[in-house]
Amino acid sequence: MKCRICAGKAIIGLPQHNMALCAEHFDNWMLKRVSKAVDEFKMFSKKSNILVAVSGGKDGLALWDILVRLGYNASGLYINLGIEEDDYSDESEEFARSFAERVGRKLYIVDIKENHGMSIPEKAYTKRRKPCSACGVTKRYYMNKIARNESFDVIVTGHNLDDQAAALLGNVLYWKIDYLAKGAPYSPPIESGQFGKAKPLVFCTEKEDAVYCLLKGIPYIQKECPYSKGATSLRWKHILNEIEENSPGAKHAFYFDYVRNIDLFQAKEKEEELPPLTCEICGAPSWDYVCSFCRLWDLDKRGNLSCDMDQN
Ligand code: Q46
Ligand code: ZN
Ligand code: ZN
Repeated sequence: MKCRICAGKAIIGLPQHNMALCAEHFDNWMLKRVSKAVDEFKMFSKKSNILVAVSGGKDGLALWDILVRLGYNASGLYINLGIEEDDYSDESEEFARSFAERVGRKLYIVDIKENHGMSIPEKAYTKRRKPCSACGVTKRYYMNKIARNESFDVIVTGHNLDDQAAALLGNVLYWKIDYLAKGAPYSPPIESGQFGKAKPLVFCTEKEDAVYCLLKGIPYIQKECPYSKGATSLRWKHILNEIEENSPGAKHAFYFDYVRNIDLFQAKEKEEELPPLTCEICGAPSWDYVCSFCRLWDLDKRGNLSCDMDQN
C-alpha cells in the first residue's frame, strides 16, 4: 500500500476516500479534516475561548491535540464520575491530567463523588435509574455550568463520524424526531452571551482517531466505560461497519446527507428551543421549576455547587 501523495509506505488505508496515506500525510490530513469541519460549519475562530470535554479516551485527546496544533485557544474539562469498576474513572482522569500537562493547557476537573458524596452508579442505584441516564444529565449540567461561569464561547466534544452515524441510525429506526432535530455537527448559541456546541471530529472515524493518537504517542484509556457494555449504540456501529465494508463511503453519505436536510426535522423544534424557565435552585435554564440535575441530586436551596471544580 503506497501513500497517494508521496508514494512512500502507507500506514493507513482510507477506502472511503479511495486512498492510503503515509504517517506524515495522514497527520496533515487529520489537521485538514478538523479545519474543514470547523470552517464548513462555522464552529469557532482563533479568537474563541474553547472548552474541550475529554474522558481520557482517544477521541477527546486527539481532538484537543489537533486544536492546539492548529493554534486554537483550547482548555479541557474532565468529569470524574466515580466509577470504581476496573478503576475506570481514576485511570481515565490520569490520562486526561497527563495530556493537559503535555500540551501545557488548563484542565478543569469536576469530581462527582467529592461534590455530591456519591458516584454516578451509586446515585443511579438510589434513584432506580440507569447509570447512563444519571451520567448524561450530570455531564451536561457541569459542561454547561463551567462554560457559562468561565465565559467559554463553545464546548467541543470528541464525537466522531461513527458516533454521529450510529446515533442517527438509532434515531431514524425509531423516528425520534426531537433527537433528529439536534444531530448537527454544530449548534450555535441560542442567545447572545451563551455558548455553542461543536463536534469538530465529524469528518474523522474512530479508527482514524486511534491511529492519530498512536502516531503522536498520545496515551489514552483503552478500556471502555463498564456501563457501555451492551449499549445499543455499539450495535448500530457494528451494523454500519458491515455496510461500510461493502460500500465504502456509505457512513459518510448517510450522516452528511442527513445534515444537509436537517431543517426538515427542525421546524417543530424552533418554536420551543429555549427552555422557558430558570431552575429555582441552580438558576440554569430549565423546562421545569427545578431542573433535571437538581432533581437527580436532591439539591435544595442550600445546594452548594460553588466550589466544585479544580483547575490545573
Ligand atoms: S454515559 Fe454510560 Fe457513557 Fe456515562 S456511565 Fe459510562 S457508558 S460514561 S458516554
Ligand atoms: Zn506520503
Ligand atoms: Zn437546577
